Amino acid sequence: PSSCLSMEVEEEISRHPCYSEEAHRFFARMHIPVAPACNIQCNYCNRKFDCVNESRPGVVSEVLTPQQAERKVKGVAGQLMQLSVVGIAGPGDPLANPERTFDTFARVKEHVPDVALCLSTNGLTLYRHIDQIVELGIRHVTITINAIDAEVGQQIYPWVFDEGVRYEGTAAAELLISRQLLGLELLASKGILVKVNSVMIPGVNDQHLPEVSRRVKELGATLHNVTPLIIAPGSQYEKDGRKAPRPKELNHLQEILGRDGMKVMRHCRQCRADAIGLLGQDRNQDFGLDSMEEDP
Ligand code: CLF
Ligand code: SF4
Repeated sequence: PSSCLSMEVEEEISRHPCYSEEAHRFFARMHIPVAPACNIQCNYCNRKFDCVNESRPGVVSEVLTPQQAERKVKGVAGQLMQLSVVGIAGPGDPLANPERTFDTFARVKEHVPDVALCLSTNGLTLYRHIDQIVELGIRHVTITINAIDAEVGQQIYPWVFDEGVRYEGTAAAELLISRQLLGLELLASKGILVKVNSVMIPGVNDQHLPEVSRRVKELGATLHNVTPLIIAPGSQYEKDGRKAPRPKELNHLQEILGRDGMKVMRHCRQCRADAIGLLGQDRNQDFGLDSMEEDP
């Protein structure tokens, strides 16, 4: 419950448009698409498009270099007074591109120090980056956890690639799940605010998500965001004929999770990896790189 949080944490949450429903009316976020690669495969994803874990399928964000990202953040921060958060959420997995991601965060921290930094990941390699996350002052991390049971997980992840080894079947799901839960625990122990995203996949994990929610709460997650499956064109789930949940089914699940005492996010807009503005706004077109000042 929020009454247990320190004032400092309350303050941080109150300025983050995703962590606070109230904040999303006043504060804007900016995503910088610097991370093209991914180290796992999700059955709802088609790699030609943005990572579906925190975005809509079927949209393509143009990848920026860390240098371009720095220029763009400086320009946007100067024009968009509501900007409170700069996040990296794709278009692949930010931690499958650790040099680009952390180089970009370091540049933002140096040049635009008054915004909060936010990272979204599938969590596979998270445990290797805890110190760097703490050092850079990244206070918000989202991990997409769709299952904590490998039998369920194997219906979502056909493979996982780590340190030169490709895992398949339950071994892939087991590895991913154990890394996600480890990463969550480590971050929470450092006082970092961890949000868990789960994609609700009818017939696969819809019955299982209450168990996921209870477990991630135990491990220290601050907030749970369940988003409806939106199937990327050309993805495995499209071929399988899977369907998105009805809004009623999603609402019902969110109610169940809330009853278990978890704080549930209900205002997610499934942003693009290059979204800029208040949630639900995509003002990227208003902030073209060409209009940003060149470095002197
Ligand atoms: Fe971006 Fe995600 Fe940070 Fe928010 S989005 S990296 S936590 S700053 Fe927010 Fe967008 Fe939903 Fe994500 S509405 S898709 S939950
Ligand atoms: Fe696609 Fe994101 Fe899953 Fe990677 S983590 S396969 S980019 S949805």
